[in-house]
Amino acid sequence: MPADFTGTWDIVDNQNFEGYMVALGIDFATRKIAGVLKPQKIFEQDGDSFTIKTITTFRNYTCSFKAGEEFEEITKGLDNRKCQTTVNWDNDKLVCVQKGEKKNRGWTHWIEGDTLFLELTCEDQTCKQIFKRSA
Ligand code: 1AG
Repeated sequence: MPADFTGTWDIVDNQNFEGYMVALGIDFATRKIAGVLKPQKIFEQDGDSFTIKTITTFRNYTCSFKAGEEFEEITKGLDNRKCQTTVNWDNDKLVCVQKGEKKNRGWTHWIEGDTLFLELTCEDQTCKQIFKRSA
């Protein structure tokens, strides 16, 4: 029985988002705007099928996938790249590999109680985000 991420999660901590955005090549002005956002994650999960919405006042990003199945991800409104993306379960963690132009790109999500963790990596930069369940 895999972990159930379903729900709404509000960010409470965001470490090295700046470094991660620099690694993705996000321009200065966009980084200044993005750096002060307080994103919310909305997870819809049906077994291995996911939709993850990242909601902010500036832009939203939606990603839908089935664990174990590679798909083409276009990071529209983020760095606007095309990746061959696969998300796999590693025990109760969701581990995403985003193959494409950027080396060592991906993310990991996991839950501990009412806390959702996200580590985003690109090249040599890792951003660590923490969310608390709000619904
Ligand atoms: C993600 O989460 C996307 C979450 O894959 C966003 C993370 C980084 C954003 C990357 C670059 C920033 C570029 C432009 C900023 C504009 C808007 C920002 C909107 C998002 C702010 C955090 C992993 C997973 C589901 O939860 O995709």
